[in-house]
Amino acid sequence: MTVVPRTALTIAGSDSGGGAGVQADLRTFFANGVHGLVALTAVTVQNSMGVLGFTEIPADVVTAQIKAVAGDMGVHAAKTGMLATAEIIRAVAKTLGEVHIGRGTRTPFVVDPVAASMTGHALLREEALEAIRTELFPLATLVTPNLDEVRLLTGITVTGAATRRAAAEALLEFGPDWVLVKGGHLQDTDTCVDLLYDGTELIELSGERIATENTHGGGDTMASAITSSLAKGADVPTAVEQAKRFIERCVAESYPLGAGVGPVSPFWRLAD
Ligand code: PXL
Repeated sequence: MTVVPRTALTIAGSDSGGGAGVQADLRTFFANGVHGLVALTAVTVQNSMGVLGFTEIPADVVTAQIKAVAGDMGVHAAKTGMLATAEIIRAVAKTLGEVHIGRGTRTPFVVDPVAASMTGHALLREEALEAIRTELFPLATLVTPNLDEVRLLTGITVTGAATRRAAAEALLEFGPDWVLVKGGHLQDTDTCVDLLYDGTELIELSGERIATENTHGGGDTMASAITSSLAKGADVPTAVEQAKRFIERCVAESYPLGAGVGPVSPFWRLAD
């Protein structure tokens, strides 16, 4: 019998090293049995040592990609990663409204507010952070910042439970339904605590910290695993819980590739 899988749309940049960006998203969608659709926003030139540069795709080409697949194939859930410029962010927000993706529609939308690579290279032009806050967050079912992005977006430095909660509340003010503050970048702890919050329900997800240098693409993989579960009909707490278990295995089975930071691995799911 022919099976037509659910679809998930990633609006993100390419990583020539294959571990982050749309490549991470497509690996994750595939490993979770979801058909990946792509609106490419930028082409980065990078390897395990870092990002050498990037060039953005014209905003009208980004929106044309979204409209082409949404109209014909249908989107069960969408996510954003690297968006590169304020112009692309504004165009994406407008287009998602037109194709009925995001808050207030039946199609969940995850915003991973990618600002920099883990090696510290900016993946967003200066003025674009404000556009993420004001244009995209109000459309989001869920936003998934790491602690560096939390600081850039809210000015709050998370050092423990109280500041994590304060950051989640500050992020909710920008208008998303749910906020996931990811604790993986908080060093000196042997657990990774993520906080999921919608203003009412406060859910702490605790995971073991896995000793590895190879975490390239981890944030993208987490967000696209959540998006995969949402595409298959899970509610937000269930999708985040499933994704947390998925990413833990991906980090545990990450591999060294190149002389720098290697990628997390979604392959374990296929081997099972
Ligand atoms: O992991 C964040 C990220 C997202 N998208 C692209 C990237 C990176 C990190 O390097 O290159 C295209």
